[in-house]
Amino acid sequence: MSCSKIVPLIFIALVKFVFCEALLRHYEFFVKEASYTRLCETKNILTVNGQFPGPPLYVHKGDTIYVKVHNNGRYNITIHWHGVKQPRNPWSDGPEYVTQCPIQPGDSFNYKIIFSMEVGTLWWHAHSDWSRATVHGAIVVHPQPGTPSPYPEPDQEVPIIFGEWWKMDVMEVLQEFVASGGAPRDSDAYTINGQPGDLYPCSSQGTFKLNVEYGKRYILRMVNAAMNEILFFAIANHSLTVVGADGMYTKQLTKEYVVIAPGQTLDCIFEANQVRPGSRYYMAARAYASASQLSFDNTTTTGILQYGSNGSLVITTTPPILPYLPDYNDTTAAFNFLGSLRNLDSLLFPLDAYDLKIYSTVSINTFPCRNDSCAGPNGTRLAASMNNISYESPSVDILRAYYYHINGVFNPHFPDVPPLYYNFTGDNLPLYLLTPKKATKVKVLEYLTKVEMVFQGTSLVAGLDHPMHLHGFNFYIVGWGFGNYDEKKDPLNYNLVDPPFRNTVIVPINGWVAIRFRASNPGVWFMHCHLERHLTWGMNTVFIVKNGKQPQESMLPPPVHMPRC
Ligand SMILES: *[C@@H]1O[C@H](CO)[C@@H](O)[C@H](O)[C@H]1NC(C)=O
Ligand SMILES: *[C@@H]1O[C@H](CO)[C@@H](O)[C@H](O)[C@H]1NC(C)=O
Ligand SMILES: *[C@@H]1O[C@H](CO)[C@@H](O)[C@H](O)[C@H]1NC(C)=O
Ligand SMILES: *[C@@H]1O[C@H](CO)[C@@H](O)[C@H](O)[C@H]1NC(C)=O
Ligand SMILES: *[C@@H]1O[C@H](CO)[C@@H](O)[C@H](O)[C@H]1NC(C)=O
Ligand SMILES: *[C@@H]1O[C@H](CO)[C@@H](O)[C@H](O)[C@H]1NC(C)=O
Ligand SMILES: *[C@@H]1O[C@H](CO)[C@@H](O)[C@H](O)[C@H]1NC(C)=O
Ligand SMILES: *[C@@H]1O[C@H](CO)[C@@H](O)[C@H](O)[C@H]1NC(C)=O
Ligand SMILES: *[C@@H]1O[C@H](CO)[C@@H](O)[C@H](O)[C@H]1NC(C)=O
Ligand SMILES: [Cu+2]
Repeated sequence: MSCSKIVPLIFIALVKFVFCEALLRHYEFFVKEASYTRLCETKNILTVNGQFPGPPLYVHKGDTIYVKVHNNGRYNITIHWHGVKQPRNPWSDGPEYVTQCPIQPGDSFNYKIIFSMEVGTLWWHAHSDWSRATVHGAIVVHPQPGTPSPYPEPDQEVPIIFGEWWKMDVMEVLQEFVASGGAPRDSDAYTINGQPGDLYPCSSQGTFKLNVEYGKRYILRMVNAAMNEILFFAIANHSLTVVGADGMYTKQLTKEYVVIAPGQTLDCIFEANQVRPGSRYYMAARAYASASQLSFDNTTTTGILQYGSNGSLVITTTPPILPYLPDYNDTTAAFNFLGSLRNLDSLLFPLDAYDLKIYSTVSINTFPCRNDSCAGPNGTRLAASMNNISYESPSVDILRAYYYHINGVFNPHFPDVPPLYYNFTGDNLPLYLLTPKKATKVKVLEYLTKVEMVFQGTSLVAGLDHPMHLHGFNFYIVGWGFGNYDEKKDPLNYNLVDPPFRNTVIVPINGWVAIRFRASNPGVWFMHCHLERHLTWGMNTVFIVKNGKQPQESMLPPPVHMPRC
């Protein structure tokens, strides 16, 4: 609720100021280690306030909140408010060395989080090294009081946060594969609300359980906080009705399973419509891993839906029923779901034209390694790129360099087209294509430019799906397909009427996807694959959106204290 609406005009300015300040909410996040036991082993993990998953934030559409993050751990940390547009406020967006220097151990930073159009489920997560594996939590944005949702109000809302768990310390997992040049070791479990579920050893006691009552309706606030895998999710004998995705309403879509990529969120309603008291049903998630030649964590995480009888739970020993989930390589099933999502609200800007087109490959690559001694294919070091540029993280943040005109930190010439045209999705591509260039190249956009960006997946090293995420915006997903993008034919099939409006889009394996956004948010905005290993390898770029002419079209001034490098 905005202050001005509830403060009667007769109030004097001072009263209004004090009253409004009191309405702004302040939270404290203490990043610190805590001991957790999973899969029969105890280890220390990095947490917020000792919680895993971290504390959920509940806000209303249009709120502004402050979260003071204290780093009481051993590692550098930053927090990103994933899907929150932060109009004109890149200062609090979070990715390290993009919009800020990390908060070093012992230091703190007060994030100002400005909500605008978002409604539904979003999330926050660490955006430094691999600490987001355990440093993450849900953000639930309710409509403003008195504003109804476009669906009947459910009886209860339930956060469902998917995670990925390694028995090894996750910072060591990172160090290990960066040192070896190979792929990271597979995780040992997926989790639902921090728990692997009873298909894993030593995990039945903690298994997430949801007690439901016949006839009631539940909304699942789903977040995929896993590091490296897209997931299929379903509940046995209960269909799911999607009503929102990535903090925007969708047209209602009822399915037996959903697909959710790292970085994506879904709001799904189900009705407790199974009559048998005491019956139990598994909710389950496992990987949708499109690249057949790559290994992946092939385990299944579960939670249990259990029916009470008139509020009180009937204890039963009936084994729960597992839901049907598509096979790990069922790309058809995945895109059947993803391609059916539709935006509910009217378009924010007309989609009949655009000013700038960017066609970018997204590739896995290799660098040669001395004596072929690395753990990548043929002794190489694995890498990743966009338009053949493997993003190198600078040592001071790009936002600071841009704002204070510090030279030599980034190059403003990210290419609009691939440097070479080849059969992007072909078999047996020549080896010379494999090696990218290392650079910190960004794309500079004039204020209000309407951008079409086409991501072209390639078959270099291994074709697979890439969930591409853009900070500071949602974008319309106007088209997608398999094979090479055809700039003459494919635009004829675009959906310019009700395309999904998301912040993370899955580029199909050996395929392409086209998005449109309008550069209405001045600032510095990271774009990257949300598979964490690909981010580490450099499948990233940055957009700098220039200020407009008016003060209200310009970046806000920096906060008084930004962390220093
Ligand atoms: C659950 O659904 C399966 C089919 O998917 C059906 O065979 C089974 O009878 C159902 N069980 C209950 C308890 O409704
Ligand atoms: C995944 O695990 C199941 C059994 O748990 C096995 O049948 C299947 O072959 C495995 N698939 C892959 C691709 O590893
Ligand atoms: C639920 O319990 C209440 C009080 O115990 C009772 O009045 C009511 O009839 C019960 N409803 C059903 C559907 O059994
Ligand atoms: C998925 O993998 C199995 C082997 O694990 C194979 O039999 C099947 O054909 C594959 N399906 C698709 C759609 O590629
Ligand atoms: C690379 O190989 C050469 C010859 O086989 C050997 O002399 C050299 O020590 C090796 N270098 C490393 C870093 O292993
Ligand atoms: C590894 O070497 C073989 C034989 O030269 C080649 O066919 C293959 O493409 C290479 N793979 C990579 C990723 O370099
Ligand atoms: C590109 O490679 C794919 C896969 O091998 C093949 O089906 C397609 O015909 C090739 N396209 C061109 C233009 O060569
Ligand atoms: C990427 O750039 C490198 C260095 O210029 C070049 O050798 C390689 O062929 C390029 N690959 C692609 C796919 O453009
Ligand atoms: C933490 O951040 C500081 C400032 O950028 C940097 O100098 C230092 O190397 C970082 N530490 C680690 C372990 O990355
Ligand atoms: Cu991301």
